[in-house]
Amino acid sequence: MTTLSNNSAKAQAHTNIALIKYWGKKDEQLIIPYTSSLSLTLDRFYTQTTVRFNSDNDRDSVQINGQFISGKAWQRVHDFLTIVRDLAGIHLAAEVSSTNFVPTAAGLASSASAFAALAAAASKAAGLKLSKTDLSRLARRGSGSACRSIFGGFVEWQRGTSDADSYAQPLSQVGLNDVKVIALTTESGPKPISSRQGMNRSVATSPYYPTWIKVAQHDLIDIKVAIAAGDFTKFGSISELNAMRMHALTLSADPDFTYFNSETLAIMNEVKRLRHAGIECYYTIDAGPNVKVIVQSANATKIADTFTKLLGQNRVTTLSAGPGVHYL
Ligand code: 2P0
Repeated sequence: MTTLSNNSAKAQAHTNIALIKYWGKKDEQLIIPYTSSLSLTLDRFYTQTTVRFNSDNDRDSVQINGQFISGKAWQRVHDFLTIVRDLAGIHLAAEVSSTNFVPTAAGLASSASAFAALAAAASKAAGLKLSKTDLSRLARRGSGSACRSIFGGFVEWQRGTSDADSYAQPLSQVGLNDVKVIALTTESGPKPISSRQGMNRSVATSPYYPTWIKVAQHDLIDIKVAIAAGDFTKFGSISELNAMRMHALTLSADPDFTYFNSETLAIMNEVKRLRHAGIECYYTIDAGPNVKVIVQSANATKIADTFTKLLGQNRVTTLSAGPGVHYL
């Protein structure tokens, strides 16, 4: 039996919003994407996770927000813990306890913060001392977007070609330091299709997928230039365009699907209306109906107030850039 001197660890990781989206896996097993992506880690939405390896148990136990989970969700965490155990050469069961800190409005929990926090806590509890790069590679195995939540601020996930070279890194040239994100929660029913299924269907059936691979590459180059130069207008425009290009891959899949609902469309129109009235803002949308509005500090209160009138206060959260994963 392997013994661990200090077999418990607690970590906190924040969600990230992709400005250049990840949408499609070249290798589903290792989660190697077709394209590189770029995100901003956010301050107010995060996950805290404690992992303890315990020789008294023979099965992993997983608690999320105080509830024990089972089935597919448990299996996904168990499979991830097995990757960690294999790396560390241990055979102990784990006790995992995870809490998501998101506003009361539903629909903003994230697999990115969850697997980034789990990767950090589980690897440390297992006695591994991983570099940030290796933590990013490990988090990627749980959920692709999680590899970006290892780092704070603007982060690029370089797609790479294998497990060894597919990981995230913080951007080195950042001239853009005034970006806020207003997260808007729409009325959310059950998600029609998970992001994992959705991206697989887009890859398999959208005739536009090969074009996406090329265009996303250009969008990434252009947005990095805008971020380095501190050009908010260019940064916002590219983000909005890239999000719509990703969503075109759902509408053009067979069978087609969309993550938008009627409120999503109403918010998009409102963002355009504000912009035409001279109040600069842009939208981005992930694999769900919620919208994130990209703004600068000077306009943040005015824009948040506009949406509070439309949606109510508990569905509007203003966020800033947040930190990378850390131990508690
Ligand atoms: C992103 N999304 O770049 C994109 C944009 C959603 C839309 O990454 O299958 O939960 O676990 O690797 O990371 C959501 O997909 O997918 C996602 P898996 P993940 O943030």
